[in-house]
Amino acid sequence: MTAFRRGITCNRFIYNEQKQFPQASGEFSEILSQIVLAAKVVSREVNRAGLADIVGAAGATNVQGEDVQKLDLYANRHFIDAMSDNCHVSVIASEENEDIIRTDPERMLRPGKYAVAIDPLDGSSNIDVNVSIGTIFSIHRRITPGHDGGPADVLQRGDRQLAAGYVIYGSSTMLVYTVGRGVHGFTLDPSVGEFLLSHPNMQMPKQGSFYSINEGNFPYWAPKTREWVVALKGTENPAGKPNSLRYIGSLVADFHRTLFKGGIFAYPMDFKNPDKPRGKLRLLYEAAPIAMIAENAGGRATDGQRRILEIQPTELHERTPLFVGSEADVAFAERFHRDAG
Ligand code: AFP
Repeated sequence: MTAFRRGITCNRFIYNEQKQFPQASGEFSEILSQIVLAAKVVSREVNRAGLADIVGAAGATNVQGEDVQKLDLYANRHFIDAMSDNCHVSVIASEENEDIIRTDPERMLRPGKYAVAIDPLDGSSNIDVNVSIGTIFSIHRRITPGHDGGPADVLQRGDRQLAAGYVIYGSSTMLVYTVGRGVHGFTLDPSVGEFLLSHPNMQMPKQGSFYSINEGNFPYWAPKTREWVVALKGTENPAGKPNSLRYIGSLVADFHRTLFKGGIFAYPMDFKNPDKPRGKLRLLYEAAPIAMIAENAGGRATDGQRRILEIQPTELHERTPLFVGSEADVAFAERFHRDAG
């Protein structure tokens, strides 16, 4: 594995990685660099949110029927613009938009080779209370022929993602991403306006003693899920002791902690609507990118029965149950859910 010099900028890092592939055109690196730039701008706005009058519901609802807040709109517009300005992206799917966005093909000399899925501001219900929120992204190679792209370009299995990453707007802003060659973390130094390599080759502990779940949903879970959570609070579990509960309600923040400290984050299927049991998290914008990062850091991600990265999406806003984290803790969750149907 390459030795990485801490403190180099993210853009330099991306360029160095590109040089490992002499045939690379640099187009893919340009997309990553555009994401880095957009993340800096959104980070600035998140930090100013308490000052500027841009916090609060914008009055609209997104395609999931949730309140859209102003900062969501800002982040969505910014990431979409950043991707559209890049002539290598043909198709963008955003959690905030019902349909795919085709970047303007007229401006392109030739069809863009890539498709991007993005959750521009995840955990947005936490904005008002100054709790960490994040951006999640993934990049696919385009598979449709012709000049324009189509939904099929983003409706690809997670194991076909070329890159996945997130930005956490927390006590500091960090960008964590993988192109399948290790997971690397960069911390934004606001004084120079650059993401600097702070956490090369991140590895998730093989086993932890934290579980992260919205336990208020207990009455709506399947019996096997309840049994599993009860077991986590006992001694018959991988930690051999009651696990500690940590839950922020912002996937990026909950996953980020799990990546560092180990354990499991889960959003299982629930029966709030008994006729239509479902997971809450979105496969394309949340589960698949987070799963790619987890696996590349030595962790695992499953819907209880299937590896998240092997699920073929059929809809842009498809939801899935998600169990992600340390290998031993995800395997333990799977033991309860595998045969539950
Ligand atoms: P919001 O963006 O509406 O805050 O949803 C965040 C999220 O999609 C994900 O980031 C959290 O893990 C999960 O929902 C929290 O859901 P609950 O509020 O139901 O626990």
